[in-house]
Amino acid sequence: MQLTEMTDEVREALAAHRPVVALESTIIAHGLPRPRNLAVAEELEGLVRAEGAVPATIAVLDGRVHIGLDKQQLDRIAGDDDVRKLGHRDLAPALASGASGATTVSATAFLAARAGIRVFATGGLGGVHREWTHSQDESADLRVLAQTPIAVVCAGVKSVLDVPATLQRLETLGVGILGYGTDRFPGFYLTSSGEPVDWTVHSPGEVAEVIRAREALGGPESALIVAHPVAESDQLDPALHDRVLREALDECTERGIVGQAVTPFLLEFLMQRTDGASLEANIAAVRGNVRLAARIAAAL
Ligand code: PSU
Ligand code: MN
Repeated sequence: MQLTEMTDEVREALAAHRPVVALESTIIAHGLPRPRNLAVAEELEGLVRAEGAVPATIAVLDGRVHIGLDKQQLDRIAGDDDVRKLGHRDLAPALASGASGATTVSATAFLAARAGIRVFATGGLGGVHREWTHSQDESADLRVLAQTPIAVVCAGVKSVLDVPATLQRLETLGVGILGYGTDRFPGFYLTSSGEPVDWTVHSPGEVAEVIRAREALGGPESALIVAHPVAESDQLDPALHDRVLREALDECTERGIVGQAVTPFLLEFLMQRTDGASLEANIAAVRGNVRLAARIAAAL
């Protein structure tokens, strides 16, 4: 069964050991509003190319995994209503039934690592939700990152989560964390979550050294998070963030939203109630992450 299609551009770059950056598609299909999502998806691919690397946006279309999308395929991910949200565990039923879907961090990291891609960029990871003791909602991103050797450049984990609990889980799971230019774990929309990180690096070359050291140790089984904060000038106003987030969490509970719908609901609510300011901070974070990921891929 031939399940995966790779664009010639990505295949040739990987074969020639040229830099490739994996990009996820859930942020496009379910994280950003239309039609801005398509423009951002195209912009992100352009940012990777401008750094001399090849973008590999990953998604499932008509029951096949795609590593690298053409313009028309990107259009479908951004605009079609039947594009589902696919975590790692959803891949097999999606392939078997011929479904189409955008891949989350868990599904994208899994597919990218198996395709031989070493660097992946996104906005913010999933993690342990607040009220976890009641809902048991912990993103599958964490478990997959525990078992997938790939560097993930992100602005930390989404600030709608329980950040300290998520950091504890990442420690238990053996997922490495480097603060990029900071000793504080980023807060997604915010430059800092206030939580400390143990290791700080300052250049793509330093990240590449860490990746090489992990590989020299005998092949890491887990991911390395490169935690890259959004610039202070681009962050969401922290007071506004805290106020609107409280409202978002209350509304989510009140409406009984659970499971895969939680994260898209919270992101959308924040966007509406901040008049789009959270969206700009989200996009600024992703842009910075994608650029840095391309530089790290080049340094490797
Ligand atoms: N980063 C963003 N926006 C997003 C996501 C990441 O800036 O929408 C997506 C990722 O695909 C991540 C998912 O894996 O949100 C987490 O969803 P959940 O909490 O349901 O696992
Ligand atoms: Mn969840």
